[in-house]
Amino acid sequence: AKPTHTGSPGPIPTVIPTPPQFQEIGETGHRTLWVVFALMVLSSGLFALMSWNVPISKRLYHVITTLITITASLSYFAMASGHATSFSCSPAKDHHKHVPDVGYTECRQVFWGRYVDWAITTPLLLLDLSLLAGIDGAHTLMAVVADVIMVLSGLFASQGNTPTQRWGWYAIGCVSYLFVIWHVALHGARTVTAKGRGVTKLFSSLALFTFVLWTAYPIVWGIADGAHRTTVDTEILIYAVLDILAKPVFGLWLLFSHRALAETNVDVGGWWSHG
Ligand code: RET
Repeated sequence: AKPTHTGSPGPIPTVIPTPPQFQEIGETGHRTLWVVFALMVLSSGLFALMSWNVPISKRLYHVITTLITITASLSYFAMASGHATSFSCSPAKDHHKHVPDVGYTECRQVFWGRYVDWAITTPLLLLDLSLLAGIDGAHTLMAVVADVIMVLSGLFASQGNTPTQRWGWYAIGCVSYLFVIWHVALHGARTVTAKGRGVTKLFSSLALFTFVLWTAYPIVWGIADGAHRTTVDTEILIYAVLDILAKPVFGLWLLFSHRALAETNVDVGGWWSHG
């Protein structure tokens, strides 16, 4: 028999695929990004002004700290104006029913500009702390490298499409973070004692403040970026508060203490300044 061609379109699909669900920035998030941009610009101006009457040889903390808030200003400008962002899509999970695959894709807005910011500013923050504690170049360099690996791991985790990619990079980032704490907080606590009681007290408080604050970042990342349990706006708000504490508040604390406590001075050598 001759095969017949009826032109039938075939069986009609019974499951209509659900379109991707988008999680993206809203009005609150947008406004928050602009407010933090303004605060970072103001802090940069203030820190630059604070170095006005300070001789160059004693300006190292001022320079580093001002660069930190300038970098944050640039990154917040990019994010607030809608740059440095992309969507990361992965199969959605239903957290209530605990079914692994609910059949649609979830696309969440990721501000990768943050990671560019952190890759520059967190090494500079560590440099501030390392100089204060009198940590040698070897340990400072190891801490900075571990820190850059931590931030890049976070960037790769945020762009991952599978749980292995996302949580694998996240775990690598957490291990790197332990190296940072080891090299700066634990090692620094030993070296700082040579600088006297005043600097030891200051370093202990600043390092504790820093590492308590820094530990909040991977926790927020896990809840917001990893598990998608908060809205994009809530994530922006939490990072905004943390960033203001970790950069302008940290900077104010360090620069005012530096002014009041001569022992915080770093022996910067002839390359930095001749006077
Ligand atoms: C990530 C995810 C991977 C694991 C870890 C992280 C830690 C991030 C930290 C960020 C600190 C940022 C600061 C910004 C300054 O304003 C990348 C979230 C451990 C510690 C201090």
